[in-house]
Amino acid sequence: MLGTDATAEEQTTDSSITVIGNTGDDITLFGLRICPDLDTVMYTLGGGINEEQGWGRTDETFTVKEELAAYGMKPTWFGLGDRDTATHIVRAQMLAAGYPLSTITEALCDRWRPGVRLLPMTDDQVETHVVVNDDQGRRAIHFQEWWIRHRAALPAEQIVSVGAEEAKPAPGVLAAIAEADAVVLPPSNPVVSVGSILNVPGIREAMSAKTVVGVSPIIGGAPVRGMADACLSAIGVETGAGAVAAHLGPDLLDGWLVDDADAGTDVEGIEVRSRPLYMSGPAATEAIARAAVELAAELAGKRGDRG
Ligand code: FO1
Repeated sequence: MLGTDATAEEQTTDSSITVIGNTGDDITLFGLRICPDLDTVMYTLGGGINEEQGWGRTDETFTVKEELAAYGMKPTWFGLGDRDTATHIVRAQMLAAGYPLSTITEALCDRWRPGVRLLPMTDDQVETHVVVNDDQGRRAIHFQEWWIRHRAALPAEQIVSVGAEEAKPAPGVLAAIAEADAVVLPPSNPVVSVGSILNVPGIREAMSAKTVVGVSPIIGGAPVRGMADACLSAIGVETGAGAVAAHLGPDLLDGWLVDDADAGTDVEGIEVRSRPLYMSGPAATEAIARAAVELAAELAGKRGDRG
């Protein structure tokens, strides 16, 4: 989620962006705390991401993973890269020393300089678990096990943000939202990424007081990337650009960008605009972000009562 504290024109010059990252995907493996979404934002904007995968590091090797497997250590389905492991070791060491995740993220970003302020949604432990029911019975498994090991193919009965109810927004999150000119919801998974952030008490309310523009992660009835459809069916929402906007709700969303393939999508109480939404490269991605900020500036101008 992006909070921008500048108008569309100012975005080209003197502006700042705060990214509030989902931590519901976080998992502890081999004594290391792994924060996939925070690391993906940090590596992507810091120039260290494996672009083909969309996660993990460039020029990655997997010696540690192979050595762990040789000891019979489980799980073996998680792609723990050697370069990436250094990040998790720094994080684990700082957590053990008592630092909160927000401080650790800031320290990691000192190296990567992503050009935005990256905040975890919360410093508290929140983990997305998925309730499945197969020949091993009904049970809750960690989101990463469902996502990576089972490729989201095990039908999900329920998706639960464990710990969300007691979680507090991380320091700076509510202030960043309150001070932002607009909030942009990226085309991330609406259930386990955007949804997890909105599940932290206080964040949805703070955003609802602002001008919020979302970018649809669904084009022509299918997710652009990932397996968001499996998450949407678990919560009974159709995989459609309009259905996702209606699920997020007009109390939260002021504007919604859909792809031209979904032109004509109508959602009550939300201003829907269509444009090309395939992120085919940095220039296309920048144009989408710019369109979202411009729509937010336009809608904020129309609604004097919202920031
Ligand atoms: N995704 C995979 O499909 N397979 C992996 O082995 C894998 C490892 C991994 C390690 C670190 C990291 O930051 C991300 C990783 N991901 C992997 C991506 C991740 O599971 C999900 O795509 C996100 O959590 C969903 O946003």
